[in-house]
Amino acid sequence: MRQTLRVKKERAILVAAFLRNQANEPDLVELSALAESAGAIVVDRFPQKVRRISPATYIGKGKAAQLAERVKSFSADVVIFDNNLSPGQIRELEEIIETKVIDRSELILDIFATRARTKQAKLQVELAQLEYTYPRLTRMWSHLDSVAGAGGATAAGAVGGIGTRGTGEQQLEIDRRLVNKKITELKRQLASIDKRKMREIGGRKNLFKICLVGYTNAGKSTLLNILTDSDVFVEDRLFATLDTRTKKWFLGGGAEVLLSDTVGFIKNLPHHLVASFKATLEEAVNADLLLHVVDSSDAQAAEQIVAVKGVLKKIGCGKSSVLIVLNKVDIVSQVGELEILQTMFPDAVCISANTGFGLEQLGKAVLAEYKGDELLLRITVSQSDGRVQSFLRAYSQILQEQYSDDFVIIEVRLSQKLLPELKRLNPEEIEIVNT
Ligand SMILES: Nc1nc2c(ncn2[C@@H]2O[C@H](COP(=O)(O)OP(=O)(O)OP(=O)(O)O)[C@@H](O)[C@H]2O)c(=O)[nH]1
Ligand SMILES: [Mg+2]
Repeated sequence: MRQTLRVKKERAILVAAFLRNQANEPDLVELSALAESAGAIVVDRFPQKVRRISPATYIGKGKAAQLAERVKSFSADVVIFDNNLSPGQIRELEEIIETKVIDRSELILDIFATRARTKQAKLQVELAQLEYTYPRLTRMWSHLDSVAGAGGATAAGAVGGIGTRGTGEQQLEIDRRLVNKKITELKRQLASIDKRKMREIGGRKNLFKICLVGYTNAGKSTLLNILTDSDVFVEDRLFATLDTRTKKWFLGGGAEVLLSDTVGFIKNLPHHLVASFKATLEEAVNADLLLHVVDSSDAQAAEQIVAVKGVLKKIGCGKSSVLIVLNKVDIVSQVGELEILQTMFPDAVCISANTGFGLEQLGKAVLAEYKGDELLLRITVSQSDGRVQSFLRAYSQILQEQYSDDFVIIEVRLSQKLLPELKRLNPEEIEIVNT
């Protein structure tokens, strides 16, 4: 049944099981968006209140039988669970329902697989798929035979569309060995890309770095485009961006910062994905400021903020400075909702990346953060010392220059981080006017 984990153009029934005493009933809105993002056609929704989680079938045998009926009447090709299922539960359910069953994490991995463009993103997704999906797919791995031997990467998502072969224990054993070999190889390739990436990020250490983070579809890429005059891919679907990009953003007043886009977050982001996207998220870890972009028109905005904070903590950004950016204010239907968010986050800036509303204020807020990191300095340097002067022209905001005899006294605003660099160039005197 699980010959492929693709759901493209397949007729899907969505299931969300929740416990009777659970405070919030799941609404299946996000799962629908995910399924549609993956290309599936949602034909029915099946929220199920259960007394307890069945270890064998999650929803219990009786409910599974009802589900089987609905699959038949809707001619569905796939059943997608909002809950994450164990390999055993999937097997059991597929036996009863006689249709492919996939869980939320597998669905997210499927979307990631179709979106990955760069080599790094493809390898990351493939690794996550091998680690998460493998135990659930023990009959599908014979194709790795040639791949693992060659040590090359298949296109991400190649796990789909592969026919089944031998199902005996011996085949499983071979598959397991091949998969482990493949995982080791992918990790090795990723490590070398990571190293290169870290060097790249390290090389940018002089500039103030800002990273856009937030729930998927919040408008991060749209904002990056409008602020930096770029054309990063934007679309009204979940996980439009998998490959991050960094652009220069001119804040005005000579201030220039680097702005990076990141992959969107989602609640219950599969653990393996967080792990394998670590390098991409490294941009966020190394940032001087995070702009947490929120879709304030979404009824779940507050919940999404909490989910994003959770992921940030997981990747080691728990203590970073964060500015909340309430986006899409042009389409907030109920003014009250925006007010609630503003009360919860009084420092937040309201914007619309589509209409340009609030971008000036956002620039000012960011500039204030950037300046907060600056020192006011009075530097005495020999007139013939070209190196110090060109450094200051490149990296600082020059406020005043005074020439006397062989020297020039320059007053500047300089990022605190650049002070050691300036000291290394050894000017006659550096006086810190204020901190
Ligand atoms: N009305 C309105 N739509 C917006 C605004 N900003 C972004 N959008 C739309 O929201 C959708 C998602 O925008 P993206 O910029 O792709 O969102 P993202 O946060 O980069 O999403 P992922 O890459 O999936 O994480 C697109 O259809 C945008 O046109 C806004 O201020 N107002
Ligand atoms: Mg994006």
